Amino acid sequence: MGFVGTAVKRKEDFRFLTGGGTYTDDINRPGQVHAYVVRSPHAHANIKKIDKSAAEKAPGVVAIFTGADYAADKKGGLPCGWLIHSKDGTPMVEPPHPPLVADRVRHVGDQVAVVIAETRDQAKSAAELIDVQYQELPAIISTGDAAKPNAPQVWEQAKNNTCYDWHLGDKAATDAAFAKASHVTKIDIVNQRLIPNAMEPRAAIGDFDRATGDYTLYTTSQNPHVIRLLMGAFVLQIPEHKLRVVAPDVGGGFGSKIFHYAEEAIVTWAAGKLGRPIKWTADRSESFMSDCHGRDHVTHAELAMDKDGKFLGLKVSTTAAMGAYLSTFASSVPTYLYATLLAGVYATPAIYAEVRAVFTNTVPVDAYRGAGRPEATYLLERLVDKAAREMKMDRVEIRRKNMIPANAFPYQTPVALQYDSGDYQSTLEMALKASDYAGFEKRRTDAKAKGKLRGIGISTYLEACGIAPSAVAGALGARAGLYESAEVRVHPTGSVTVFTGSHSHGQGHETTFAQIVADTLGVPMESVEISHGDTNKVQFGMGTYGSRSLAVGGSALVKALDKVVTKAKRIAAHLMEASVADIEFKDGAFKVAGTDKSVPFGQVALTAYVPHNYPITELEPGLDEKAFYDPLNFTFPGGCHICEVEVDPETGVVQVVKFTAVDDVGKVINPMIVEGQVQGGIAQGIGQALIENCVYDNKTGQLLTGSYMDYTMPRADDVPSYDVQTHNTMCTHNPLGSKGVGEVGAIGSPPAVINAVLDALGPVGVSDITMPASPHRVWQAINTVKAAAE
Ligand code: MCN
Repeated sequence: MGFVGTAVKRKEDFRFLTGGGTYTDDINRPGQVHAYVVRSPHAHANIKKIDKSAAEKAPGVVAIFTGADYAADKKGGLPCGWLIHSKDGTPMVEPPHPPLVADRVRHVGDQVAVVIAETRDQAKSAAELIDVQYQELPAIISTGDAAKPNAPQVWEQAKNNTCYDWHLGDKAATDAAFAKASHVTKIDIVNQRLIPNAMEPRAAIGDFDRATGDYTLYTTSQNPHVIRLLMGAFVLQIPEHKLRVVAPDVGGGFGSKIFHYAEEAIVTWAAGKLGRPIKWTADRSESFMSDCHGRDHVTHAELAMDKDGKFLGLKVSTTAAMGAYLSTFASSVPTYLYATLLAGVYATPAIYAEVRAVFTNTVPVDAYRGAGRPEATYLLERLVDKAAREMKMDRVEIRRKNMIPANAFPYQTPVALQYDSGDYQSTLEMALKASDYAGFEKRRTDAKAKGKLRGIGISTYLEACGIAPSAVAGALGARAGLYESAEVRVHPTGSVTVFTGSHSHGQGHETTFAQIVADTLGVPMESVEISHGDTNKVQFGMGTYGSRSLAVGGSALVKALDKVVTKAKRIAAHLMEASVADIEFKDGAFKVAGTDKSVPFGQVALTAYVPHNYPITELEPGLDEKAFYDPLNFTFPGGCHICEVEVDPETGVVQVVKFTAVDDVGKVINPMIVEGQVQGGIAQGIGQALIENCVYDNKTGQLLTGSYMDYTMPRADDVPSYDVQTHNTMCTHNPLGSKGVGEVGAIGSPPAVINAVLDALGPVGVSDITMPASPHRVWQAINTVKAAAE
C-alpha cells in the first residue's frame, strides 16, 4: 500500500536485463519459413517486367509473390485512419497503398516482391536473382518544392502533389490583429526529417491454421487491436474472430510501430496461401528505408505584437511531407496534433494556420515521439526568442508577459483546444532557479576565457496527450474511437490479472499499472500481473501512442477497479451479514462501519469463486470486471526546459553542458519512471537539435543516411546529466488527475537547445541556424559571418 507516487523499481526489468524478454524475432513456429522483401532501388519508376524464373529455382525457395499476385487475389490496400478535408471542403487525396506494388514504385524501398524460402539467407540470395525491369521517372524529394507547378507528380490524382490544403483558426480576426500591430516578427523554419530508431527493428510472423482457418500475426506493434481491425477489415478481409494479433515484448517504438505496415499484411496473406508460418525481420538499413519517418515540415510564420511585446496574432503557413503514401495516422499529425498546439502556453488572441500536406517520392512520414507537437513548440519558441531580440526585450520577460495565467483555466485557445489546468509561470520560475539563469553571464565570461562561446536557451512548452473524446475526434475525421479498456480479473486466491489495451514497449506499464491496482485493492505488487499485447487475451484496445496510456488506459483501469470494489463490497456484506451501505473498504480489508467485523480481500475473492452459501439469485459468482473509458478531453502537460551549451568556434562542436527540465505531468504514479521518460525524450530532442538528420539525394531520391554510418544517433557523451523536476497541476477530468509524460522531453527540448546555440553564437553575429546544428553547420555559420565582415 502507498505504492502510487513512489519510485517502485520496474517489475519488467528483471526479464529484460537478464535476456528473458520474448520479442517477435524470438518466436519460431513449427514449419516456419522466411520472407525477404524485394524493394525498389528507384525513387520513382514504372515496373516494366518482373522475371522471377531463376529465383524460383534457387535453393530453398518456397514461393515468390509479386504485386500482380497480390492484386489477383483482390485484397485491399493499407488504409489511412484520419480523413482531413481541405479548406474548400474537398476530402484529402487518398491514393491506393498496396502492400506489394504492381505497376509503379514511388520511393526507394517500396515493396515489389516477396521471396519465401526455408532460411532467411536463401530468401535473400534468391531475391538477387529476380530481374525487375524499371523505367525510371523523375522524382520529387524536397518538401518545400513539392507543390511547385513543374514538380514531378507522385500521384496523378494529387494535383501539385497536394494531399490536402487545410486551415484552422480565424483568418479575419488574425488579419485584423496584424493590422494594428506595432511590430511583426517573421521566421522561416525547417523541422527536419528524422528516422526513428527503436532498439528492436520491425518484425512480423504470419501463421495460418488450415484446420480451423485461424490466422495469427505476431508483430512489433504498439497497438495490436488496431492492426487486427485495419488488416482484418480493410486489407485481407479476415473477420476479427479468425485473426489473432500478438505484439509480444517490443523493444521500443517511439511512434514508428503504431502504423499498419505492408510486411504485416504480406506475411499473413502469404501464410494463408502456403499454409506455413512465415517470418520477416528487418535489418537496420531496411528499417531506415521502410519504417515511417518523422517531422519534415517547412514553415513560414509571423507574430504580431503591440509596442510592449504583447502578442496580438500569429500566422503560420506549413508544408508537411506525407511521403509517397498515406501512412495510418499521417494526415492527423500536421493538422490536429500540430496546428491546434500553436497557442502553446501563450494567450495569443488570434491565430490562423494553413497546412499543405504534400506527397514526395520518399518513405511515408507519420507520428514520431511528440508527433506535431514538437514541430509546433519548436516554431513558437524560436519565434518568441526572435521576437524578443527584435523588440530588444528580455527572453524571459516576453514569455512572462504573454503566458496564460495560472488562474485562467479552463482556458479556451483560438485553435480549438480547451486547456483544463496548468501553471506555466511556476514551471518557468522553477527552471530559471534550478538552472541558475541569473548566474549565467558569469559562466559565459568564464567560457570566453577558455575560447568557448557559451549560450543559454529557454523553451516553455505545452503538450496535448491522449486525443479525445472519441465524439470530437470522429467529428474531426478520425476513423476510430480513442477510448481504452481494462479488465481486472481477481483470481480465487486474491491475486489479480489486468488485461489492458495499452501496450507497454519500454514505458513500464507492468509496474505503474500494478502500483494502481495494489493500492486500490490492498494486495501486494507481486500479486498483480499486467497482461497486454494479445488480441485473444485482451478484450479490445486502442494501444499506446500520444502519451495516452496512463491518462486513458490507467483511467479505464480505475473504472474497472471501482466495479471490482463495488461487487466485492456486496460479497463482503453477504459474508458479514451486513448491509452493503455499511461496508467500508480500506487497506485490503472490508469492514462493517462502526464495528470490529472485517474480512480480508482474499476471503472475498475466494467466496466469489466458491459460492457455497451464496445468494446466487442476487449475486453472480466470480470477481472479474471490465471498463471502457472515453476521456472528456486531452490532458495538457506543460513546462519549461532550459539548456546551456558551449560551442567551440574552431570546430563548430556544440556541447550540451547543462539541461534543466521542469514539467507538469499531473498526478505522478512513479517518479522514477517519469524521470526516465523525460530523460529519454530530452536525449531524442538533443539528437534532433544537434545531430540527427534524414537526408535523401534531392535528384535520385536515394536515402543518403541509410545506416548508422551516416545517420547519427545521440550517444552518452552527447547528453549531459539532466536536472529533471516536476511541478504538477492535476488533470481535472480523469479519475487519476494524471497527464501524459512519454513525449514531453522530445517536445520541450529541441528549441531550448537551438535557442542556446543561437544565444552562444549571437555575439559573433550568427542569428539563425537550421537543425541539426551539426559541427559543420555551426562552423559554416560562424565563418560565413566572419567572411562577410572581412
Ligand atoms: N506515468 C506516471 N505518472 C504520470 C504520467 C505517466 O507514472 N503522471 C508513467 C506511466 O504510467 C507510464 C509512463 O510513465 O508507465 C509513460 O506514460 P504515458 O505518458 O501515459 O505514455 P505511454 O505509456 O502512453 O507511452 C507512450 C509514449 C510515447 S507517445 C512515445 S513516442 C514513447 C514514450 O511513451 N515511446 C517510448 N516513451 C517511450 N519509452 C520507451 N522506453 N520506448 C518507447 O518506444
